[in-house]
Amino acid sequence: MSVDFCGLELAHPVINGSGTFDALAALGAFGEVLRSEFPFAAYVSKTITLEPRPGNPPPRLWETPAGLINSIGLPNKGVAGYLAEDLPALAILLAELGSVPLITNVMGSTAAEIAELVEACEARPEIAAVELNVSCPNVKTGLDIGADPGQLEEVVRAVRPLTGKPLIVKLTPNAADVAACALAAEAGGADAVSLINTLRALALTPVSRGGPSALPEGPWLGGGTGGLSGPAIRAVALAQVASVAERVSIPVIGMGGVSNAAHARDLLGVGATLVAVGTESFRDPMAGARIARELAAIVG
Ligand code: RRO
Repeated sequence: MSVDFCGLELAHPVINGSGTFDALAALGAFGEVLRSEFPFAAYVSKTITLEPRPGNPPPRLWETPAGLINSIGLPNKGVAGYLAEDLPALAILLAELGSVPLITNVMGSTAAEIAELVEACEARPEIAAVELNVSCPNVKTGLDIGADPGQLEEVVRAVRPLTGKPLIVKLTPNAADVAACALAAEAGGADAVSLINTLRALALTPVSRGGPSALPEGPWLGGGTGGLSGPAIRAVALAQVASVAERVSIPVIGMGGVSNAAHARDLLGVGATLVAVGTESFRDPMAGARIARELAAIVG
């Protein structure tokens, strides 16, 4: 089941969606189990910004009947903190595992900010590829870049020469024409696109059974709106991945509601080269390994 992805040799086609699996925290929680069967063939970091961010105020999660709305708001140490503290620890873990390349996901609100992030990643050999998050639905910056093909092409074109590493553009599903955005990323020089990020969603403060809630009415999540993921978005993901894969010539990483091998096979069947597991890893941290194993059994 090994796959060549932009020149990286992966043991199988299953990776994680950015921000859905903290490998260092998982190492602390699961130790040897994680070392003996790491769930993903490549590891994608959470989104890193130039400056440290505390993230959104709580509540940050809301469960829907078939999904999860998150409004995490990019909490991270900033690029300097990530490179100094997380990257060395991640590099040791991934090196111990053999060949699990590290993909670092970054987000900036301007081309200049994104350029600085890409340059910082370029300077570190531990990072195998860079993923640009132009699709966060929770923070105003980034949304416009990813949803507007003209701006997206301009940004990708501006940062492309700054790295020799594979450059992946993670697309937003909250755009009028996702295939047009994918084509714009490709025209700007992206080596691959990944999709879908979460769908913009709103949860309201629940009314308690006995009558109106004691909590104030209005949006439940501290950040206001959030992003919907999980089984609820799988059919949307399948449609968007199919329409993008039909139009672009670069590899596509498909994700959205994958919780078993049949779901992964569907995304590969409509043209994805790799499949990412996201929300399911919160229920079962070893889901990636299970899906990769089952996928090998059903597709050979
Ligand atoms: O941090 C977040 O709230 C977040 C991000 Br950066 C993203 O890309 N997608 C998402 O659902 N949440």
